[in-house]
Amino acid sequence: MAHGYESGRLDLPFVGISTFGKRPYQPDWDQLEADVAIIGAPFDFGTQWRSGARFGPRAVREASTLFSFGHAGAYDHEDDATYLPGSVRIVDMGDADIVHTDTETSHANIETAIRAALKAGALPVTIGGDHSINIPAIRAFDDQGEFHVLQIDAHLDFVDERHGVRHGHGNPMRRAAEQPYVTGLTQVGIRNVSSTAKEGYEDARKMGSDILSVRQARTLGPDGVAQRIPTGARVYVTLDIDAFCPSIAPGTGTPSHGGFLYYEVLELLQQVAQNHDIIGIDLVEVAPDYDHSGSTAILAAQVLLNTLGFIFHARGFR
Ligand SMILES: [Mn+2]
Repeated sequence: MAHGYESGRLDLPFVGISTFGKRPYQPDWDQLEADVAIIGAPFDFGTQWRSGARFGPRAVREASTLFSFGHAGAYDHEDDATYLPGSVRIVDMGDADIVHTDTETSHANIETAIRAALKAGALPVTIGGDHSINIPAIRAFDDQGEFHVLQIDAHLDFVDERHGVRHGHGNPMRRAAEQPYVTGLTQVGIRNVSSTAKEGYEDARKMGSDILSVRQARTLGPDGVAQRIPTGARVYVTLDIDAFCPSIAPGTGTPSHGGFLYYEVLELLQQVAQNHDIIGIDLVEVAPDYDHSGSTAILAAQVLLNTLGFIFHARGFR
């Protein structure tokens, strides 16, 4: 007779269907029972240079299977903590439906998915897609009370309007700052020649933004950056994969050299998870076809799963 822990399926990471973390798939959004709801937003019509982020959700889901080992959570010896025990219910909602050429309908479908996650009491985690998917994500929070936005990104994304375009991937932080329930933004990793002109930076500061480059963030350290977020604020995190250095994250549409390394972002997110209630996350701009090593998608999956571990560890799931 096999011992109990040797019975049933082994289900190694490369076996089976690639839901996020190999967690259950729930296509019926009225039946969600979850602490975390994973939503794919495979939309990239907002890009101004290389497209391809529409394949981000699939790539990140497949990469995430690498971290699906075990049924008893992930033990971290440095923190002496077991993250994401089985009691944290992560459910994959699948993807919002996307209608080619139709930004508004596609964004509305993304908003619907995130509203369903919130209605179920789950933490919405949206995998893009280009950064414009943050616009419907923030809209979906219009009945959730006030919160602060932490953006980790190479670009300020604060363009108001250009040739009539207000909902592209250069606009989301401007659209977020306009919402009365967004109390301010911390924009970290901003560097190099950006899509946003000088006036955009001035507007952002006037509208409540604290803007830090990679070098400024490095001088402050992760704890120093985290301390600049207002005490007691609930925080929505939007993470653009191009915040990372292209040497570790080349799979994105607009790479910008001089970006963050893994622990710089991870330690910031760990600190924010300890200090604040994180109420929603999106991770955007993974365009896997520019990185045949798959490393960018693995980085995205690793950051997401670790951040979820920190959030629920802080919430008492041990
Ligand atoms: Mn961005």
